[in-house]
Amino acid sequence: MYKFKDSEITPEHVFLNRRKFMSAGVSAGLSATLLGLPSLASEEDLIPNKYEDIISYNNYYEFSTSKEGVKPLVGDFKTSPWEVQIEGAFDKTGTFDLNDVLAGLAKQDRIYRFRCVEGWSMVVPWNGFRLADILNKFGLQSSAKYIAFQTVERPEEMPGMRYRSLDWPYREGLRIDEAMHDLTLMATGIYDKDIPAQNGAPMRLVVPWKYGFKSIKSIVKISAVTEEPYATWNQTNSREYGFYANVNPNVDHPRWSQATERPLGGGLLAGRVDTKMFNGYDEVASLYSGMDLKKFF
Ligand SMILES: Nc1nc2c(c(=O)[nH]1)N[C@H]1C(S)=C(S)[C@@H](COP(=O)(O)O)O[C@H]1N2
Ligand SMILES: [Mo]
Repeated sequence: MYKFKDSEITPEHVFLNRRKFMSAGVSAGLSATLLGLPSLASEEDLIPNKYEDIISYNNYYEFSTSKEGVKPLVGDFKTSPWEVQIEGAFDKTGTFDLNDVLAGLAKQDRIYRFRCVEGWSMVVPWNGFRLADILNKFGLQSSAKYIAFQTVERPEEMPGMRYRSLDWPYREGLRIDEAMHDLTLMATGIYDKDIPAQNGAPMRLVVPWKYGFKSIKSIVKISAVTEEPYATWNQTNSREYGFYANVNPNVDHPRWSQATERPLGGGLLAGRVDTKMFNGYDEVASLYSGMDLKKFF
């Protein structure tokens, strides 16, 4: 799988000092001051969660439905070599080694808030590639209206798959403008280390303005299609989980409020904080102008 060069590796303490402006797409491990940028006084600092916390509290039902139960079960999961199928409305389709899929694309470092529909959140320093760069590399055609994604199915390596907790394989989808948005990332690393199996190795989607279940892990198939694709949680229970699934504090889950969230690692006394519309990524609001976000949730 993709390996970062030594020169690209940033020590953890540098990440801890990076600020929100990184998520606006400014890469490189320099502070806003060093880059001569105005400090974004209205934006709070984004302090990433500890690496150990990010890799120990996971949703990955192919292994376990327990968040602490995923990491102990990933030992047999082989993530290298890895092939990805590119299908549908692309000039170039077929099955490709992941290294060839990513070769030549610009590496991205993005510190993103991540909000699960269950009401917990964390801040993750991801490394990866723009999904748009991957789609363009294979010659995305203008007939494509949605991108569909699929997770690998290896029951012999993924012990949770023996239970019918979901209709395997895990599948997700994005509308084409969402897929092409600069914020939409294919993550291959966390804290400049290869992304661990429990977080979706070797490559998983990250869509920071949507609930976490849209961010599908361990992707083996990317299809450009014309109809809204199957999306696992939406199809499992469409009353509780929408296809769009934009983070929205004003639309409650039928069984709990979405107005607040519990930041991971906050400790027993830290309590809850307000959830922001689009998880704080207001720049995506224009994608949904004219849509009733209470209806298309
Ligand atoms: N294939 C697959 N992808 C998945 C899931 C899953 O169970 N299987 N869980 C989703 C949910 S609900 C969340 S919140 C995030 C969790 O990502 P993390 O474990 O890296 O925090 O992964 C998403 N992607
Ligand atoms: Mo989630």
